Amino acid sequence: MAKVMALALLGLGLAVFRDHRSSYQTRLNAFREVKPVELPNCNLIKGIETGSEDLEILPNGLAFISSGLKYPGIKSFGPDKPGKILLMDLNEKDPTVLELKITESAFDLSSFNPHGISTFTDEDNTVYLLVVNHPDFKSTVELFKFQEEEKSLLHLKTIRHKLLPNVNDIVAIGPEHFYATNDHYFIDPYLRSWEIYLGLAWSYVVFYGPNEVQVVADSFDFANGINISPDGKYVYIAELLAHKIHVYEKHANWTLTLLKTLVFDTLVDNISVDRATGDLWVGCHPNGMKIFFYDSEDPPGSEVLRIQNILTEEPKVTVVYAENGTTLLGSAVASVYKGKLLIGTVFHKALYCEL
Ligand SMILES: *[C@@H]1O[C@H](CO)[C@@H](O)[C@H](O)[C@H]1NC(C)=O
Ligand SMILES: *[C@@H]1O[C@H](CO)[C@@H](O)[C@H](O)[C@H]1NC(C)=O
Ligand SMILES: CC(=O)N[C@H]1CO[C@H](CO)[C@@H](O)[C@@H]1O
Repeated sequence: MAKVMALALLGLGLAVFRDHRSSYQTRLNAFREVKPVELPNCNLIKGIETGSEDLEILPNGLAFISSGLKYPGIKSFGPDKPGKILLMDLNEKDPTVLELKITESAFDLSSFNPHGISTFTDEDNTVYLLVVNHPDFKSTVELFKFQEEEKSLLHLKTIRHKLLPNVNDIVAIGPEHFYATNDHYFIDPYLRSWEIYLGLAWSYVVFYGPNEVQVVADSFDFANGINISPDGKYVYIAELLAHKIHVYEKHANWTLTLLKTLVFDTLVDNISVDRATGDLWVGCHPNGMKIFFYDSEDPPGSEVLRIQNILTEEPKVTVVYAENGTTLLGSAVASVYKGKLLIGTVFHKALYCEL
């Protein structure tokens, strides 16, 4: 309540004394044009038309893809269709997607609205898939067990918590332990829009465990993608509207300490980490205005960054792919497997390229 009051007063004050539009445009990188960077042999994946907004590739080449996100203010090409989780085997020459069946009669498929996903593999090689879900625009985290033979997901549990009101992405560090980004502080759509317009940076990151839930980092201008280094010692958080990726040291008690921050000229969305090299692959929105205010005549482009040696004094940042929206609208995530790059989008198709 105190924050609602503060917001009301601040909003009034700012509306009178300051024009927020220019800082808003800067935060959304509104004037950025895309200089194309091409890759050879790119193919759109058949069967993905309504988003591939998060994906994760297992070490054996199986990829999970969340599709069909409905998110306030963001375009959807399948507004009446529930979301789904797709599976792709990247070892195939011309991989196709298959929709994973969800088994558990009590799970409500009609309101399934998957967003960020993360996997956890235990000592017995059981693969758990954790999925951020927005049934009726609420936020839950769904825990599934992957059943490879049956090509299905067994729903085990729905996790809700008051510190998880607006979950965007998660990184699992156990079947029921994860870090999660909340991309907004407010749940109410009207307050959310003011929160973003004014750049209040009240978005935050939570550690969740069954016995302990705590805020571990805060004051983000839209906390978005989150991931962890292969050795489990560092956590990476993408701050979308500040164009930053923060590197945190993770402690045994789950708290995080900020080590360094990298700044970019693009809106950083999802981060995936190459388990072999430790490189970060980031799906980016070069121009945020075009992704938040979709116009088919002036579509959002796509951009993928690779960050090498992030922990050293001189990380190397490469634009691996960039395109103005002719082929792929609004890249959100990118990940590599055996010399190939799989690029997912917020609400459009998915592209598979040779590197
Ligand atoms: C967590 O661990 C870190 C590093 O050891 C320490 O600095 C911090 O005080 C601890 N925080 C809590 C709340 O115990
Ligand atoms: C987008 O890029 C394509 C290929 O580089 C080019 O043909 C097209 O004119 C560009 N469109 C805009 C609107 O810049
Ligand atoms: C895992 C993750 O960060 N998912 C994000 C991918 O991109 C969409 C588009 O902005 C975000 O909304 C997701 O949170």
